[in-house]
Amino acid sequence: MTDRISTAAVVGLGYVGLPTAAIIASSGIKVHGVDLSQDIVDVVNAGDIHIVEPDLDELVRNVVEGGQLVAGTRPVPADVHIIAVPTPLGADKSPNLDYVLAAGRAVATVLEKGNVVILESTVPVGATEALRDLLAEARPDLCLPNQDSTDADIAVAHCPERVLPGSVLKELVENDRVIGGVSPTCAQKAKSLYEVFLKGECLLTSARTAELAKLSENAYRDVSIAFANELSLICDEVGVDVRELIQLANHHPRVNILNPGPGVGGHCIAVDPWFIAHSAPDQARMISVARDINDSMPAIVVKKLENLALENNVDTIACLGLAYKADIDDMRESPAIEVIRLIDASTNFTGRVVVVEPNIDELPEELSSLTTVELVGLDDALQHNLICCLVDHNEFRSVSREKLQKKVVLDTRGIWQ
Ligand code: SAJ
Repeated sequence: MTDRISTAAVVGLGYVGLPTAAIIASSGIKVHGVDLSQDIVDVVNAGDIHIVEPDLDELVRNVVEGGQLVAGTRPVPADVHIIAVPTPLGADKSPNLDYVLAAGRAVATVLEKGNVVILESTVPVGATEALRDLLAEARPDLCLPNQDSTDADIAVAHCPERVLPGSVLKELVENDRVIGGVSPTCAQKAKSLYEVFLKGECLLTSARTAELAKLSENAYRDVSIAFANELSLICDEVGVDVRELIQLANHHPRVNILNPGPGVGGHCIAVDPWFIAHSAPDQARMISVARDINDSMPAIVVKKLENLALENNVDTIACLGLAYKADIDDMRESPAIEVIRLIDASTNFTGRVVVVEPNIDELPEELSSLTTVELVGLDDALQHNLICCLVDHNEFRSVSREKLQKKVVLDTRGIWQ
């Protein structure tokens, strides 16, 4: 097998795949980015980007102009194939591996002896072995690895992405990587890619352990946020300011409570814990309760807004923010969107909702058909009397306090205290 990597293909040019492709390309490896969307392929080939991520535009422009990154809709032969496609939740909260398996089938058509296949998508335990099985079935001419293999034709590994949206380029290079091989040899082969650009450590393990490690990281954060959200509900009940409470408790040297908010969004933390619960439903009790607490938060925000609207005789609610967190454009699983949806469906508030989201030009599909909801600019929104902050975007942090002085404000992120 080749340890020297000169070409890589990245399947999926989304929030993780595109930055990954660009970083690898900038380290001297020729990268072919693959995406089913012709629009995304065209944008990337023009040296542009289709997502909001600091500094990514410049990096992509440089590697495309330098001929190091080219995009297309079909996989091509390469030394290393990285799969970075979504793993959505099914309606019954079970993991949907359709995109991963479709990507695997596409990669199988171009696999050559000596290639390394790395699954970076977050997946339930056992998915990397399922990918290996799929490749073995599609390519009976190649020897795929089992857990003891030292001389298989193809190496298969799981190296979960762990980057934080908003700091992706920094974290891609600096974070340690867990690399789980179907066999120890596979992990070693996959390591040769990450060594090229990583400043962090490569931590080698089995594919199954790497899968659960990634899920555990996100479930840990989900449980921690659920604790903060539960505290906020307790504080509402007993008349204590939760932000002051947390700030005081965090002075203890071994306490670090996170921030309560309107719920947990994004495609990772709001999703991954269910992958654990699906694999071990009887054991994953705290993980499931934490999910329920975080999922219940948008409805609690809406209840508060209904009461404030009624008490203050208000017919318009101004909601600031739609993204799932600050300073990004990603709206997947966003609690802010759920809040707007629930206000629209409310029978206790029948007025209008004006929404500000600085990172978009039109309302997302889920909201575009709602006749009571309108996307407006920040200044317009601040003319209204009931203002709800749903996302701690920098633009909202810097709103002058005078503009808010005579308003009724529900600040779910605690940015205007
Ligand atoms: N949130 C709170 N309170 C907090 C922190 C976050 O309500 O104190 C909310 C955010 O507003 C957001 C959600 O939680 O709605 C998730 O945001 P996040 O910043 O905690 O995490 P993500 O989803 O953007 O990225 C996570 C990261 N995982 C961990 O920090 C353990 C990242 O490292 C992963 O790579 C990413 O998931 C992923 O792709 O899995």
